[in-house]
Amino acid sequence: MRGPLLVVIAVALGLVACSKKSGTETKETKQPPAATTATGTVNPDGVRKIAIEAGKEGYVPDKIPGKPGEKLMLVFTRTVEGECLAELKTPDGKLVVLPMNSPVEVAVTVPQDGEVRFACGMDMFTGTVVAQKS
Ligand SMILES: [Cu+2]
Repeated sequence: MRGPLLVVIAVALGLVACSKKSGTETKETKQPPAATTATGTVNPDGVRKIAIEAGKEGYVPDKIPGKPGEKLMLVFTRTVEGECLAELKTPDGKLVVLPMNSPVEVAVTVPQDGEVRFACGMDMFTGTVVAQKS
């Protein structure tokens, strides 16, 4: 009878741990788990500007669709302390410093096909610029 009892205790502990975890996650369920997308605003010169927040949830939006070859200006603003998002790896491989609450513009051209990626300095948070065929 000892074996099954231990299993029951283990399951009970597991349930407690799970419910605790889901309790903290319910706060974030306001936002859909799927990637957020943005359309941005188009400047007179044809460059579309898209504001991206680099915050505690990562990059918002983290998926930017565009026409193949379209020129975009991504405007990154870091809103969270810490080293993680203080550096940005741009799609062309440059490292850009993101100061707190200070917008930094990064020019990106939408690829002809597929997607290009940007990421934090440690590759923990990523975002993509995705070619959308019409
Ligand atoms: Cu990071």
